[in-house]
Amino acid sequence: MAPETVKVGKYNIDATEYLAEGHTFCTGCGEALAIRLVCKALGENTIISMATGCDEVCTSPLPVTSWRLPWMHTLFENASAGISGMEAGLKAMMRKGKVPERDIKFVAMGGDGGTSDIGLQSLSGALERGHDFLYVCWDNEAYMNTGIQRSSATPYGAATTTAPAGKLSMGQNTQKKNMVEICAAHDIPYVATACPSYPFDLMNKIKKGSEVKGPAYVHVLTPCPTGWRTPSNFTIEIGKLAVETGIFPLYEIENGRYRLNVTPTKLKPVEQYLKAQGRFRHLSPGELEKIQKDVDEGYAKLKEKVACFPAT
Ligand SMILES: Cc1ncc(C[n+]2csc(CCOP(=O)(O)OP(=O)(O)O)c2C)c(N)n1
Ligand code: SF4
Ligand SMILES: [Mg+2]
Repeated sequence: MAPETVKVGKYNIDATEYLAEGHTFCTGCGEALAIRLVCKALGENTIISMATGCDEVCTSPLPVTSWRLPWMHTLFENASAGISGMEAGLKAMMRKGKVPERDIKFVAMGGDGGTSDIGLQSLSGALERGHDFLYVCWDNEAYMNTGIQRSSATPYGAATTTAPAGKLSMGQNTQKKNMVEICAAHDIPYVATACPSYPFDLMNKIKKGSEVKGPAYVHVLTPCPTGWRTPSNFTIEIGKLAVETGIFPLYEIENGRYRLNVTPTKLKPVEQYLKAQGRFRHLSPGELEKIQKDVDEGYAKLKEKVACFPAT
């Protein structure tokens, strides 16, 4: 039976809330919003393997759960290994006629720490083996549920509890790891960036990624009021600013071909994005200038890739 839908503009959205009320995400959490939207795009025939992170901690405190989809908590490091086993096992059982043939969406989810640090080897292995699954990374740019520690996805200049800003340090002094290009380098059919501030773009990408044959990866920027030190009613705005300043462009790579999905005629100064967040409040004019230069270079490089290898 087709799920009940609600019409929003020209879109028919699954009316079911797969993430039940009563979860413990902070007020205004971008990750909670993204999870709701992503699950609506995936629909009921979905199995999720999830690394430890805010996504898991806030949804499954024993003895209760907010999940209305089949869901398994793996370790911090092996969400992709977990989904690989489920995909291979269930497909083998279908081939043997032990369970009915059905189009199941196999999905692994993890935070930026669980993806770009500790889960990277298991993700790389699953992409390389070609499992038919979608990986979704919730990137709030630090280890948030354990107290805002830096990860390799924390951007240059951000203050965290393990890269604090003060007299001797300006916060994170390394560049954000580029997970999108790392996944694309595995030559998988679909890779994309997304943000819940652009809900239809996010849901379209999740649908695409879950429908391609083979591995897909969607990297979702999920604003975190607690760690970014932003007001809880500013989540949508700050996500938009990330895209409009070019610090987090929305793009997709289909079979190695690039497409920019949101193309502002003129990028806003990155300072507008940085100054709106407490974690960047300490940055000097020189540091702001350096970040602007890095963003300009990164964006120009991305546009060159779009020009050289355009998606049709
Ligand atoms: C092997 C191991 N080391 C450390 C931890 C503790 N731990 C659990 S979640 C987490 C941070 C998760 O960060 P991230 O993946 O970015 O998710 P977020 O909480 O930010 O959503 C840490 C350090 C653990 N569970 N297992
Ligand atoms: S710490 Fe951040 S990501 Fe985690 S629940 Fe709170 S707002 Fe969401
Ligand atoms: Mg995180």
